[in-house]
Amino acid sequence: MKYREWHEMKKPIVVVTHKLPAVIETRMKELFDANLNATGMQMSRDQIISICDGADVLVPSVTDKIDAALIERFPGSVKLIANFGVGVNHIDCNAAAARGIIVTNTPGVLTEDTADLTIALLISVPRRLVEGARLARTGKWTGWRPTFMLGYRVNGKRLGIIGMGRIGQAVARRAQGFGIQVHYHNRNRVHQEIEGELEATWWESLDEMLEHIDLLSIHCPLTQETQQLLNSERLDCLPKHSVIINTARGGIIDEAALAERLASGRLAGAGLDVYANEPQIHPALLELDNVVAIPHLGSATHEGRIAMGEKVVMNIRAFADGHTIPDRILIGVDI
Ligand code: 8YV
Repeated sequence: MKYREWHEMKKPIVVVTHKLPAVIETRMKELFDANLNATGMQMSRDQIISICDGADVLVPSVTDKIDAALIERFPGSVKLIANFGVGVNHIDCNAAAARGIIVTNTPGVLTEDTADLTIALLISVPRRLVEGARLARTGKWTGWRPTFMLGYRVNGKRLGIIGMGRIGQAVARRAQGFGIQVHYHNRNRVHQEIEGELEATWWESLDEMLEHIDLLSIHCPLTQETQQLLNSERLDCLPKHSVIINTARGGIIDEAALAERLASGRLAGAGLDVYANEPQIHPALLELDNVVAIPHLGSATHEGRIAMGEKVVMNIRAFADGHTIPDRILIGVDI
């Protein structure tokens, strides 16, 4: 057999559920036997099973629910799920492991974009940016007045971060620049050097931290332990004037309880990028002026999405070449 034929045969068969940035799709076509999603339409579960037929690698994204029942139906050929994204809560990693399927993600490359967006929300809510922009466009603005549309200052306030991983730390770094004091709750205390650099205060008890902050930002993954972590009781630990930002996963907050508290004035505001049941947004949240709701834009930059695609490609290449896979999800290890 000629080298070229042999090399061609070794190309892994890669199936992708979503339309990816053009440069990534081009690269995938060069390197792999790639079956891409030309329409960009969300695939059904049956469609995912059907494209997996004979495939070595599946590339899903956050909107594809790769649960145990679906994994059970995968053909034996599928050996790698190379997720396009960091969070893998939509993939049953245990079920994959039980079938000998490796799961990878794309950490590190969307940290700064997600932190930027978090800060945008953190400023937008207390300073009423979206409400103001809406008013300006409707022509209802009657002019500057000393008491017109006052919001709240963020400088000097206390920010509580839940989950001090890459994104939590990037948010803390930015918050420092705004003169915001950083507090955090994380299963493990971060290294002293990082804590010192961020001038961050660690709280072993989440409930206690919640009582002492003005702003709250969520940056932990959605797992069995963090599902509805911010339930009614925890939301009631927060001071009345607090603002909650969520750019992690919607399922971490009890959305109905949050909406109730925002409507009654028990909480001051929320900036939300993620929702429990995307693309549906709890209707009560959308009725409130003190909610800034955006459609899962955390990593939505051209640069970020290309970098995520490059990570997917690298993971597939390492897998195909039999090398150590850089972003392999290890069960029970923090991502
Ligand atoms: C991605 C995200 O856009 O990476 C993540 O976990 O939440 C997003 O920012 C999405 O997951 C793509 O699959």
